[in-house]
Amino acid sequence: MDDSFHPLVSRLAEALRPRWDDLPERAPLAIAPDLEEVRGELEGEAMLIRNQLLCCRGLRKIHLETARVGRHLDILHCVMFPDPCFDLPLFGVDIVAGRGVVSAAIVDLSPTDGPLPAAIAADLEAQARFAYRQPRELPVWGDIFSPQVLFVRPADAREEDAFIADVLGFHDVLLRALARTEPEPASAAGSLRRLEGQRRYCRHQRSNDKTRRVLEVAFNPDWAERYISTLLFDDPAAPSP
Ligand code: BLA
Repeated sequence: MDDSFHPLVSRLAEALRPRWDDLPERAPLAIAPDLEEVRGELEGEAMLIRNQLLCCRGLRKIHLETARVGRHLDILHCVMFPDPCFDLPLFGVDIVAGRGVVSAAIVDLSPTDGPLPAAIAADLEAQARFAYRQPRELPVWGDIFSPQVLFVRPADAREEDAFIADVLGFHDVLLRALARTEPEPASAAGSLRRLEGQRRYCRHQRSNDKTRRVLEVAFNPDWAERYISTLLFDDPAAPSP
């Protein structure tokens, strides 16, 4: 197959990657060898999943997945999980494009301990945001997202461009916050609450039946369970003191 994804998926991946080049103490994170690149076939259609994992000072896991699974379903999935010692939200983005049409585009900075830190909420509010014509409703498990979550079905190429700009806006708010945040000890009450907040986030994300269903059909239920619970949304370990 040609390895190109829906242009929104490729363009966003290409816009995000260079922003991670200069992260402090940037390092690759180990990934199970059979999950770094996954190839398969479903009903004669080629499937491809590519995963990249990094970490840096203040972010315990940066995960970028670009994939074509099922019949022409192109996906970008990216989550930046903070080190719970840092008072930072989770950055998450998901794009789902079926047969060339983007059905879901979501981005958020999701709190891990009560409301978003005030400076981060203020920086987010100061970002210009496009007025999309087709906002979408969050599912029940989506109470992990912030009030500022952006969840839309982009209506045309202009809205797809706007979504990229808006995602980069959310992303850069996180990187600015990262640059000014000093860690608390692993045993501090805040660090423990943020660890619990990340575990809750992962639990809720694991309950997204739509993700699970696509992976079960493309692979099989055991594979889907392993992929979701060890790579996409594994429970974070407590940070070492
Ligand atoms: C929805 N996610 C979906 C859908 C599919 C996937 C097929 C339904 C599309 C639609 O409702 O139009 C599939 N997403 C995947 C797969 C992967 C993936 C297979 O990432 C990875 C292999 N999901 C996330 C993250 C967020 C997220 C990080 O992984 C948010 C930051 C959100 N996806 C999300 C939400 C929905 C969704 C809120 C809509 C769910 C619903 O309406 O029930």
